Amino acid sequence: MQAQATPVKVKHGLAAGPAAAPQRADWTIDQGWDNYTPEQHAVWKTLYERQTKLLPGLACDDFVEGMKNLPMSADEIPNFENLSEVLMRKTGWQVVAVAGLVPDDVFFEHLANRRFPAGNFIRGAHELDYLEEPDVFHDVFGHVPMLMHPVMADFIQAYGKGGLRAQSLGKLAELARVYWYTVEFGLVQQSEGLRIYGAGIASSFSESTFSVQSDSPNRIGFDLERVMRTNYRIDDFQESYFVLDHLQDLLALAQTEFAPYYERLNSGPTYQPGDVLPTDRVPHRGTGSYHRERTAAAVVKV
Ligand code: HBI
Ligand code: FE
Repeated sequence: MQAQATPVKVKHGLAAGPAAAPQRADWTIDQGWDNYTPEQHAVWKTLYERQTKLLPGLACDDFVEGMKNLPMSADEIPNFENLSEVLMRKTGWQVVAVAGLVPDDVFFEHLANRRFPAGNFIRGAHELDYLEEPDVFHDVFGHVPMLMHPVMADFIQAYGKGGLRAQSLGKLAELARVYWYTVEFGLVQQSEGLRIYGAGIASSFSESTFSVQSDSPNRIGFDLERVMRTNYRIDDFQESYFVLDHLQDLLALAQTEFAPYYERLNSGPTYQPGDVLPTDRVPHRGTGSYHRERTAAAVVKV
């Protein structure tokens, strides 16, 4: 099946830089929950209802379970303090408000201390599928349910600690690919079939079906070094998704010593998003039709 084209320009906004000068050194702000307008709550409701209707059978059990136990509903944009109270009891995490992207080192420092920085703003009603920076729907609906899972909770903290180290070694790009292909765009093999656990997918209406059901993308068994050598797309659906056998595999990943990997990555190839290697385990070899059509359209326009 073919996903419809979406107007997503820069997914998750990682091409954009952090905003200007923060008030606090850690870049957090008050969520300002009382300042949300009825229109903003209504955008949340539209997105929430659309996505909760779609996700059964697509999102993994742990995502659905996490969601069920959080103070989150269609009615209003969640209050970060209420979320944090429940999260703290379950996995020791908190949700803190930020105005948009924050610098890498600030982001990592929060994660390393089990604080998840979430954008406090929400996209406009006229741009439901367009995201320049991670907003409250992506950050809260997409990420927070999995932070209820002890393994994901430990993994994201480890990523924060590893990020600070990777930065000092000049290996951030390689480490960021791990986050991208797991926390953001990860799929997991469940006994009933392939399921979503990545927040970038779970918060996207069109990519939820594309990632799991379309013939177009490759679905490749997760391999750490392979992933660390693979570029990703920030402007469109992924050409390849990497699939974990079990969510528990993230536990080993969180405990992995990255130094030998960084050493090996000093030589050898870098792969492009759509590459499939002879050494890959390939549960599904994609037709590539979606991105081929997009490229053809772009060429015609020029
Ligand atoms: N800031 N608010 C926010 N959210 C992110 O996901 C984020 C960020 N700053 C940097 C960043 N992500 C990534 O560039 C790192 O994971 C590498
Ligand atoms: Fe994200």
